[in-house]
Amino acid sequence: MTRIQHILISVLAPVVLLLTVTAVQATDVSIDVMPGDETSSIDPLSRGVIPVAILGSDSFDVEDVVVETLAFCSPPGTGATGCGRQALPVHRMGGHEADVNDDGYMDLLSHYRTEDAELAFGDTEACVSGSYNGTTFLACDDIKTVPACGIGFELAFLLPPLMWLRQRRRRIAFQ
Ligand SMILES: [Ca+2]
Ligand SMILES: [Ca+2]
Repeated sequence: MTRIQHILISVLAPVVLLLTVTAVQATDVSIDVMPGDETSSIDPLSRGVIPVAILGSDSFDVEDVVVETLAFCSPPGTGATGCGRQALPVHRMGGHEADVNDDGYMDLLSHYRTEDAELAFGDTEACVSGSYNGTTFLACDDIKTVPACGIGFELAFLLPPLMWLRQRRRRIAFQ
């Protein structure tokens, strides 16, 4: 090997390595929070579970995802690369494969407890973090937070007129 070849290899090897690593990390993982629900409306105080699909593609096989590493959260702060370990998949298996968007590629569907995710009112995104093939990923999708549509919310509006009517009836009865 000539000296020039030697220099070329020592210069190019790190570049090739860097490009390879970048290429691996560049695989964007896409998720769909509440697949099939256009608005993805979530009540952060709900006691329910939120379905999240990690979408497979021709360059991303969801079988490579290590389900034990999955977690769901509101977008982590700057510098954070993952969700922490608060909201883990509800099911012991971590999730199951299904083609939720009918594109011919298997997706990984998992469910997370809403209360564990610590979403806040006003959040516009929710994220999933995990790893596949030794690469960590953090992927987010648009959501909309909505107040509880239970009875508590409507009572705040209904109670004053109801009280007024009751007092009025009593007054009439006393006359
Ligand atoms: Ca969605
Ligand atoms: Ca799919």
